[in-house]
Amino acid sequence: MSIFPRIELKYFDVRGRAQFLRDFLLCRDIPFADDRLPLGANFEAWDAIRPDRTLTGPFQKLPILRWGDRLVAEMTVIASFLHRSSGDAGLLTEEENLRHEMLISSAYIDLMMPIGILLWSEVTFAGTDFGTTAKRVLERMKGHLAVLDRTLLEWEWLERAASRPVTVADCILWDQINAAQHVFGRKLSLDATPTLARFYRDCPGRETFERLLHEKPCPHTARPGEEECVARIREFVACG
Ligand SMILES: N[C@@H](CCC(=O)N[C@@H](CS)C(=O)NCC(=O)O)C(=O)O
Repeated sequence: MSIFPRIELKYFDVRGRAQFLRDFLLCRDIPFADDRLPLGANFEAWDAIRPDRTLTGPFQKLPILRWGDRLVAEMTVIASFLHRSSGDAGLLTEEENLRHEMLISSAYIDLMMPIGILLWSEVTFAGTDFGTTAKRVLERMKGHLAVLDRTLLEWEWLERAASRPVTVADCILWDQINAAQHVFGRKLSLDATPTLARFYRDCPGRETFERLLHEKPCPHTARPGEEECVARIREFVACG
């Protein structure tokens, strides 16, 4: 019998704010229903359930985690809920738990958000200078990856990771490096960040993460025409 209650993760059929949560549950063998709402041309599936707060939570947005009778909203809150409920918080010192939280926050705000905003920028901010924005986001991202590289080294992240299970923080960092590489192509190399490169290559969850990407391929966001948008970002940054 499972030690876990019935678990369901509801999100759109995109990577966005939920792929690392799926990664975590999968690679930790925590059984869950991966409920993915189809995007459809006009988000009909979403419109149909959005007003039902028993499904979409207090803010009527996704992702939503159902854990037994409990409904958890907000990506970062779901992340820390999983960190605690999986028992991981209990395996780490207070200082280490703080570091895990800090890394999750930074991967979200400094990596995931800029990528999402860039992908949506032409839709959201009509008339934007997309090429300049793409180059600027890439530069900032490279700078942030250099800082993360130093921090992981100082925190002895890889050494500590060797003696604990894959955590939510590992999953979001891996997913966001993967997302950034997808969006910026070869311009986002990890050659200058050896600790991040080792983390990305040797992370014990990597096989599971890659299998999920392969078995259930989906875009990063719900932006219409994302693939073509990514191709143009790569072209812009290639000549800069
Ligand atoms: N603060 C929320 C934001 C959630 C959010 O904006 N979700 C988007 C999808 S990534 C959504 O549900 N959009 C549909 C809508 O706002 O109607 C979190 O971090 O979880």
